[in-house]
Amino acid sequence: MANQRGAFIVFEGLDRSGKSTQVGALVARLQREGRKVRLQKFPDRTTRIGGMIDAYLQSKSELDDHSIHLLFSANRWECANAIERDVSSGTIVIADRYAFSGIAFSAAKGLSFQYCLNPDTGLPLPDRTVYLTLSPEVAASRGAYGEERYETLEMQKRVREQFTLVAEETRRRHGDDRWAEINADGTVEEVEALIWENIQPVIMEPLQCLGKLWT
Ligand code: NYM
Ligand code: MG
Repeated sequence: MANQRGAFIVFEGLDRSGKSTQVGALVARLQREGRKVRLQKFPDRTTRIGGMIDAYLQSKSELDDHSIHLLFSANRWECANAIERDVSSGTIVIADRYAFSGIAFSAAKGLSFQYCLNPDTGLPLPDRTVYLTLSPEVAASRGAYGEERYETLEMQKRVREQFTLVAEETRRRHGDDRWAEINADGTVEEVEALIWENIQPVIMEPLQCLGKLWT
């Protein structure tokens, strides 16, 4: 079909949920199928704002919780036009994290949920967000977390609680279809198959136009 728009699909999950592996596999598969596809990581550490975020995550700088929250959001806004442009010209944009991580991680530090949601209002609304869940047992079997800020068991538990609230809010505001939960306990290939099945309707028959987040 001529002029068919692409799609905007977001992947979310705790650190070590296998998200980046799955996103990479999906992008490769879509490319093999001949689709135009672009991977967008958030935070995008390649921009100037992304450089500030990177320094913060590596504990090379200290920032107030509100400041870093707003920088994460600003980092999405500086990519928003490119996402809209690419989707309208037929590209499938796959994001590794988005505004949902923004709320879950900042609210887990104690900022109010509503405060965390506000600065992302009006960003491109993902056609679907795939949230990869991991049982605590399997998460523990994957070994130690990395060196970055937030990568502790205690913090990840709080983030998981916040993601539950983020899922509810997304479904309430944008409908059940926008949020899918996929159990990522299986092998890479098993999880890949579940994801592929889940996103078929989104990439085969995208909706009319890209919506706006939290509006
Ligand atoms: N993170 C990510 C936030 O705290 N807020 C945000 O808005 C986003 C997009 O950054 N622990 C956190 C989640 C991760 C960390 O992400 C870096 P990654 O996917 O490990 O590069
Ligand atoms: Mg990480």
